[in-house]
Amino acid sequence: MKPQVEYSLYLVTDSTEALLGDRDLVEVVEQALLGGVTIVQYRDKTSDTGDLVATATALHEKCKLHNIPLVINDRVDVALAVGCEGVHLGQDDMDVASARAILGPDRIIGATVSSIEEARKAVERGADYLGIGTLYATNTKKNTKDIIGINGIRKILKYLDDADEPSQKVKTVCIGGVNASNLQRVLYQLYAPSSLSKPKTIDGVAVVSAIIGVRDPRTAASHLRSLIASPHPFAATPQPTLDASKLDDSTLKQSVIRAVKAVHETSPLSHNMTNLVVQNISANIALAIGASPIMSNNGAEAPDLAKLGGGLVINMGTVTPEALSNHRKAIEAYNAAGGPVVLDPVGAGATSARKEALTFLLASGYFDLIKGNEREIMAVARASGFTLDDTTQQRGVDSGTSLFSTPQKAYIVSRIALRERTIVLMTGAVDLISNGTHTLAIANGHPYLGMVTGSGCSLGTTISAYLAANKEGKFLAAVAGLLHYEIAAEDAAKREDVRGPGTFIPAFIDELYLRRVDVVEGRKAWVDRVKVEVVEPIGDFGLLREA
Ligand SMILES: *[C@@H]1O[C@H](CO)[C@@H](O)[C@H](O)[C@H]1NC(C)=O
Ligand SMILES: *[C@@H]1O[C@H](CO)[C@@H](O)[C@H](O)[C@H]1NC(C)=O
Ligand SMILES: *[C@@H]1O[C@H](CO)[C@@H](O)[C@H](O)[C@H]1NC(C)=O
Ligand SMILES: CC(=O)N[C@H]1CO[C@H](CO)[C@@H](O)[C@@H]1O
Repeated sequence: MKPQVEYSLYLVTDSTEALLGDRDLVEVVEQALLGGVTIVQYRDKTSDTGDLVATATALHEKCKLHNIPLVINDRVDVALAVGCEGVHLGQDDMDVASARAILGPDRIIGATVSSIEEARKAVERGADYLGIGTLYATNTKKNTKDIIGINGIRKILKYLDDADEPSQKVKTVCIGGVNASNLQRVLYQLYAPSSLSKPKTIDGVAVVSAIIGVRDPRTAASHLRSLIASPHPFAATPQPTLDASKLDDSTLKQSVIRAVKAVHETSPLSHNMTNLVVQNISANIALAIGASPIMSNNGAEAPDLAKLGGGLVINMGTVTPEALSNHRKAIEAYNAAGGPVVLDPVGAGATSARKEALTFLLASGYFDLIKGNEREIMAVARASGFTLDDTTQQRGVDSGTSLFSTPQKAYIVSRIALRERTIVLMTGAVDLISNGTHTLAIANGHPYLGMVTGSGCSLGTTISAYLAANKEGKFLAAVAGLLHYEIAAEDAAKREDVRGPGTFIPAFIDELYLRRVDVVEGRKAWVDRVKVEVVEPIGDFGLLREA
């Protein structure tokens, strides 16, 4: 009978000097077994057959003690000689069907795949599991042509989800550069992008250096195991599920009122990593809506700040290597603490440095919300792995005229949101906000907002405070923050003392404060002025192609 296999923490060995040093592989694997790896693949591309059989036999002894299956990379003969549980086959190794013919039905056969076609063939030929990758570039695998990233893996999962029953049942592990810092986000984002309620997800992660290459493999393995077993902190709070049809006026208005009050009552910390140009207005706006602003561009301080329960805004105003490294540290700290992180990719796409910075940030951690104007969001789409029909270059921070209609924008934000498993807000005369399944068009706001430096950044600050104070309903919280902001802008612009963008700013800060006080004191009339429409259903405009 075929053994039942738990794929969640899949160890691939490496006997090279660079990772193993002068340690003994069998001892290192034994430590990993004690730490809790759930399956072991012995991978050694250089040793002679005699040595392979000897090492594999010793490894098999250890694995048996822990009741953990051992598979041999490439060498069907070695697996037979040792009598272990199976083999793992790369694309250059024996094909799955031939190996199955030799090994019979009860052994485990896994296959490395990096495309839909390879996945299709491996399943058809009888593979039990697929090792899908390469996820990220690593030192252990020099061949970088197969780096397919999160999105490439998700495409394969989606194919398997949509295909026949054997494809739906085949087990999957991802491989390539997974370590303690990215593991939980990888698990969260690796699911077949579909609006189904239970899409196919990855069954496990394969690791090499994160266990073999560290001084204490046992502790490393047990840490990874506990990360797999515990809920991802950034997505730990269950979100309500709501039919798109239930997103009616009164639900919305009630949620706005609740969210404004929650910010007022909890006064969440809004930690922004932003440039000097906008600090004054940002801080004043945060105070006006009831948040506690704090500025720290020092990544080393982030872990302590993250524990205070607030939200983080990453503003891509500066993209020096130093700023980016501080950003990454802060993102990791907030992800670990479960604090919301808002990404404001200012000017993304305008220069190649900004494009690279955006790609770097998206790979650095999980964002609860990504906001930007149309061009910035199109840059996010590219960085997320979509191919765009539009090839226009972004010229600067100014958004310029729109290239897309409202339904097209709704389609764009919903696709990115589904793919990144986040909330995407595209600002403009009509704002579009989506979490992948629900998309709203919001027509509040005033043109003065677009004429004030820092107003976009302050919106990020506002939304981060709303997310921090309303963790149990992030989508509607973000909508509430946006509405509070834009209705206050409308009220400020109407005032007699406001004659242009200059006099607008202080009035805007007043009105933000006053709208909050209104709600707290029971005056809710302003909430009736929301101009929100549910966009549904969203057509496929073919503007974004899966790369
Ligand atoms: C984890 O992997 C990522 C991507 O390969 C890398 O950038 C990061 O530095 C690694 N972190 C640790 C702690 O090794
Ligand atoms: C989007 O938000 C709505 C409203 O809160 C919720 O019902 C739905 O499940 C969310 N969708 C996703 C993919 O989180
Ligand atoms: C900060 O902003 C406020 C409100 O807009 C303004 O009155 C004040 O002069 C600004 N301070 C500085 C130092 O720019
Ligand atoms: C709202 C907020 O947190 N504002 C801060 C943003 O960062 C600047 C410095 O870059 C601080 O001075 C603000 O207080």
